[in-house]
Amino acid sequence: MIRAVLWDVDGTLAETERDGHLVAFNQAFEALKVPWRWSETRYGELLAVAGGRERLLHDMQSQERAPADPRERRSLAERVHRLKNEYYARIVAGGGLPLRDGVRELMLDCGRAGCRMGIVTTTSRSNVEALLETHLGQGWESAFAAVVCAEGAPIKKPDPQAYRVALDTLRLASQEAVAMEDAPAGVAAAQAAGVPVIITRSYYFPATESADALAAGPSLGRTDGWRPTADAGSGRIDLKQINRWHTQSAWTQSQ
Ligand code: XBP
Repeated sequence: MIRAVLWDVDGTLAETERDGHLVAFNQAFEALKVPWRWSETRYGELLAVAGGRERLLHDMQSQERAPADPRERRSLAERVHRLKNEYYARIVAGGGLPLRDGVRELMLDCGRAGCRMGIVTTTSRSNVEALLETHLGQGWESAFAAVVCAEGAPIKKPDPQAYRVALDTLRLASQEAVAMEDAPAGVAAAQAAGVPVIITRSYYFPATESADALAAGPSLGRTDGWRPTADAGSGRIDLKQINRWHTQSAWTQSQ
């Protein structure tokens, strides 16, 4: 039996990138009179860079109208990022970012089975708070035995730092936990820390694959389209299914 489920946030718990961060970045650009906007496609390309501020600084390298002075760039990136996070919180509070199908149900499974949960993200803590307080209520943090955000693990995914901090906090060996991830960088981070991964593909990462993943599929809310196949019984990916995949893979590895 696995002893903890470690949740990535952006793209895994909710489609926060397309419907949250991107929209909020463009609102911040407008409010601060930054003379460019990001399209959905451009933002998809920029997601190769983890971290909102880092993403913005990366984009400025090819923006003709970005400030030439590196200090001015950093200061502009700080201001945009801060305001972006405020707009993001408003979008979340306004109901614009529902949890993805099957997420709440799997969290409830964990609660019932006494399987601990952790948040493992390199997004800012304020964004995690906004999202989880909206969906799980003010006491959301009591549902998680570890909450690791950018502030506690500043080296962004694909670096394994965030997963290592979570395992230390939970005092677990890596194989006792399972990571839920959508993007290649997150999958790489978990695997580099030795944590088995379940891939739930998302809007921006519809084709994430890994030969070493426990399983990969389109959504926790459905049982079709998964590899290895999932039991169709409950109509969703439940904790029993995750334990089955985990046991199968442990058995496979020992052969
Ligand atoms: C999340 C990110 C973040 C978000 C924006 O990665 O890459 O940069 O896009 O958040 P993950 P911030 O959840 O996979 O760790 O603006 O707070 O950085």
